[in-house]
Amino acid sequence: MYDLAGKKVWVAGHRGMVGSAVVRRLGSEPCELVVSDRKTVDLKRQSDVEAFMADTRPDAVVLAAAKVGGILANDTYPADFLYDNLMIEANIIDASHRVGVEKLLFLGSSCIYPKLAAQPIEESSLLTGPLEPTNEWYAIAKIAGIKLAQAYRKQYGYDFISAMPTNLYGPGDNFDLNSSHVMPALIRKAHEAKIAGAPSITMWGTGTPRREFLHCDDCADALVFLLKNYSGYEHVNVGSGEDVTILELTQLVCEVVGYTGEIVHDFSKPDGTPRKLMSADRLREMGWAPKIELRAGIRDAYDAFLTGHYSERVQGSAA
Ligand code: GFB
Repeated sequence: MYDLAGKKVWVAGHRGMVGSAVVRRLGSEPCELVVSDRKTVDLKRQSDVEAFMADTRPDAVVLAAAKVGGILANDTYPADFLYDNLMIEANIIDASHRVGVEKLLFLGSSCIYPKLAAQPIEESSLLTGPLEPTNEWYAIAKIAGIKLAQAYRKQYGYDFISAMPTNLYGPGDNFDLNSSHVMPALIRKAHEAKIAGAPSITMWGTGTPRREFLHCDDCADALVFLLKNYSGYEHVNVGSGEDVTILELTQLVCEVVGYTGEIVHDFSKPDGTPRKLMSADRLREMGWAPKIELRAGIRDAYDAFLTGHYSERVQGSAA
């Protein structure tokens, strides 16, 4: 429905895990890529974003820029997660309107859904119940982003759409143990314990929460698919359709890394939402399915960690 041939596409958040995966994926499309330099364009500053947009005038925008982090970072820095994300998305969506962007894809997160939503979570579950407290700030910002895209579509007729990725992982992830998500944290812990010959690694919480994981390259493929083939008011889930317990994930990571020590709990850390498996039906019915199986994906993420293809900062990439 949207032909990328000859189009100028701005990937906002191109240094982050998802944004860089989208840049890689768009490399095989006949479009022109544009990225902004964080030294001159602070996405939280409206004047910076407006000047960049007026200067570059992209035809399409992938809004993958966001302040992201794992459960502890979300819980510790609520003001940053709410303010930064509200500013980034408001500035980019409004500036897109001002320069007449033809197509915009906003990236949210599966944490937008109610903590106790019926599983697998349908897109229609949005705003049907209370949020998970550890990440309600990030979730509120992401819900506002979906609503902004819908509002500009409704008021001005723009083709602005939203995708809700599940928990993502892969090359370019953040491996800092205080701010990362669970996957990179476990890869790093298992690797360092293997090298040190340590008797155990520590897993946060009870290990019983279930999470759904998707490799960032699968996510990028789905996002480009949606950019080209979807035009609608409602957001679309982007997931693998399968979940595992955190204990199962820890065991799988240890197997891939080759660590055979014990797994011990740190019960002082939060579990977060008990389960957030999204329904993958909508995207599958449109004709898209993931290709990277979890074990192979973890292997790829581990290789990226070993070769230094990662960041230790909470940085610009949605999820
Ligand atoms: O990935 P994660 O930080 O975030 O944690 P959420 C997922 C689960 O893994 C939680 C457990 O139950 C954690 O307690 N876990 C076990 C660990 N060991 C570790 C560890 O070493 N590090 C981390 N980080 N977790 C985030 C939201 O929620 O998901 C964000 O806070 C966003 O807003 C993101 O939506 C996708 O899956 O709980």
